[in-house]
Amino acid sequence: MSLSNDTLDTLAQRLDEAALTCTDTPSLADDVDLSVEDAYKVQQRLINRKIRRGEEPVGVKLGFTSRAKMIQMGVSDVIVGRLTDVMRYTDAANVNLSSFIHPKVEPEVAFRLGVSIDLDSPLTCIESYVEAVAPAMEIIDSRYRAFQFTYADVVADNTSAAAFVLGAWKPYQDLANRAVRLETPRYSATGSTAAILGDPTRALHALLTMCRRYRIRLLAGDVVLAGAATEALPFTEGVTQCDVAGLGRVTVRGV
Ligand code: OOG
Repeated sequence: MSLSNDTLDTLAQRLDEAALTCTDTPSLADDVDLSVEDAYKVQQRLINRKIRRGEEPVGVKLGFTSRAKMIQMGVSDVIVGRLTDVMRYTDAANVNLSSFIHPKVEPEVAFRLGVSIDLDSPLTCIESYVEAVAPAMEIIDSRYRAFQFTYADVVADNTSAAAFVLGAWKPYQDLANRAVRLETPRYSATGSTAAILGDPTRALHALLTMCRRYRIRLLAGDVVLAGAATEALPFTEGVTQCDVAGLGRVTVRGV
């Protein structure tokens, strides 16, 4: 049975306030029996609160696209979260660490949709709707204590979305098997876009399935973050950079 509208609102408020006050919160699953369907309803309410504060939706992100992360979570489905303009940073931007609880950074690739997608159309080849690609980094910041959450928890928490940085856009191209390197002031990680469901194009297909299931709109100009290509590293003071072979570099400075 679905939770009541009041309970869904209360859960959204709890996650929203945790983010606004940079204070972590225990798993929602400690208090309620949260289904994935209800978790997406909480996420929608969380986004509605942001929109009421003046934030503008600018796209979507995928999570759990790497096999390692799926195995770690014991799940076989990706998760979808929403991006807003307040989360978006341009290449080489300063990002204030005090606005997060315990941020981590992930190397990613971004797609930009050239046209809006009719979720009820029989479209399968979503990649033909992508006009541009870019190297990107996502800063995730779970609102849950010590990043301890269930699958439904993380969906409700907008999939830990906190900030993202985009490099220069290039015309659409196949992104299979590109080497990826993430370097923070203290750590580095290397991987490949093959970690993203085998090929980031598959992430687009998975996105379409999830957006159809949970009625998440995909509009012209939307940014799509395809998911992490390596493990997440702590996001700390100083310059962090991500290189994607053939796409270039994107940097960000934690201050
Ligand atoms: C959930 C978000 C994971 C990814 O690319 O797998 C994610 C988390 O680990 O906090 O964005």
